Amino acid sequence: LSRDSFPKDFIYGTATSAYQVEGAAHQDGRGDSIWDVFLRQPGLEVNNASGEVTVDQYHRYKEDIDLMAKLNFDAYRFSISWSRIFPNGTGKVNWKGVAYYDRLINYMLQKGMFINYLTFVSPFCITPYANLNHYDLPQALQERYNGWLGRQVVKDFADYADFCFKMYGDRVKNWFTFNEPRVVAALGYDNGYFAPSRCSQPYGNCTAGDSGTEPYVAAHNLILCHASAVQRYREKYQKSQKGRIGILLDFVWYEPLTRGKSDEYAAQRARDFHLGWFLHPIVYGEYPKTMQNIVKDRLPKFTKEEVNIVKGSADVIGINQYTAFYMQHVTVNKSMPPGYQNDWQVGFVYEKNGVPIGPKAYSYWLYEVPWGLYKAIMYVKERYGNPTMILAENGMDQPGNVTIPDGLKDTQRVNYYRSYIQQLKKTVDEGANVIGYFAWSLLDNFEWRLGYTSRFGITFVDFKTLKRTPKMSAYWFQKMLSRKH
Ligand code: GCO
Repeated sequence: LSRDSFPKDFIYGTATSAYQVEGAAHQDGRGDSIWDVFLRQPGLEVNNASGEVTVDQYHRYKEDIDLMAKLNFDAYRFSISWSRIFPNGTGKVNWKGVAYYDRLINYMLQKGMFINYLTFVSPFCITPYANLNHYDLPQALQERYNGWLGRQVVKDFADYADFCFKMYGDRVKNWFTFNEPRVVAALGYDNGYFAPSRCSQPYGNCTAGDSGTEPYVAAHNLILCHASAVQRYREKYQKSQKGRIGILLDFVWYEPLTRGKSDEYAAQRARDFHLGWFLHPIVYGEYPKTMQNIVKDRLPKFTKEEVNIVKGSADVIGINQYTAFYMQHVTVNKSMPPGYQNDWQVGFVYEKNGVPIGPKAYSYWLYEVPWGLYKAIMYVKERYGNPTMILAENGMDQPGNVTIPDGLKDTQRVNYYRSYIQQLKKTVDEGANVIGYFAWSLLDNFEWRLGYTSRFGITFVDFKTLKRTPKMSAYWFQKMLSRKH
């Protein structure tokens, strides 16, 4: 593998998100997000892990961007913290927060010139890929109208997006509205594993909600938020700024456990509920038929006006792809815990005849299945008309308690990246319209409910001193991405 394995303008980058790397959660006027509040509850199993400091990119962004350039990456996918810009979700702007992203973006863009002038290492800058929301809804909006459940969020999100386009769009040409809205809807409102943690039955730290309806309402509003932001961009900015806008969707590949008809159906149903929930409306203007048939009246409907703004609302589709599960037909059973009684994932398993689907990473859900990436991309190509795609997240984790030097010898990660990128190349060779690849993640960071017990970085971070040390996988990328002059 080398740069030449892909078309000439193929983009390589790394991805992070604001809450996972910035820290400075209460500096320079940032307001709480729902994750700050969620993590303050006593008794969460993240053991007092918080986003207060994480890996402090807020203060160390220059060092991190220097590192990206040194490793020969072309681009950086980061997210903007809504409550850093609007601490109350709407209204008064926090200019110190606005200035942070100016510094970050400007340093990425200056980077190339600077290095080139002084050391003649690289004439390239780091291209910013900005994502407007990665789970961290302003807490103020949660309190004002129940966050994603309140229809007012559609206008408020579009206003926030509009402000970001206006402030940064002269330099940012690649926008995403959301990262993994499915995760927000399903984990936030079905099993309550993620903020704002609502579900039907008392379970873990969940507060009372309705797992049968709320995920669908939240998802519907998320789709409308996305579409309204895209509408603003297209009407007011796209022509002059000449950028591109899309959305980031997570997609586990679901492989039928057996060739039987019912397992095939279960796998297709899972794909529809996982990817189709969001991609189907964006491409075709309606929810997948399987969802309509199963969820029936609990599934909101798009009005004519909504279809007009939702259908076709992405110039690019980001796919976050890590793993694959087997899917088998199972009938929902009321004794299953919440989150397993839902309409979608019921019946997924990690093994077939006692054999795991692939080598396991540290996270319980993550198995190394490179052919799953191939199938996932080819599926999007076939079912959704081969849209412009970016493989926007891909990677694996090690346990958090490893130390240097062992933590630097991440041979399993090197193998993971090599085999996945080879499969990605195969999809491109077979006509898939994939234009870029982003590794998750540049740095070890705050891994949501796993706190700091999981390391996804190609760079080791000592969580006490915050010192960064590239792992073997970082050097693997550096070599693969080197530009022969
Ligand atoms: C996402 C992911 C990331 C995770 C990564 C590893 O939504 O983009 O949840 O934030 O850190 O997927 O689990």
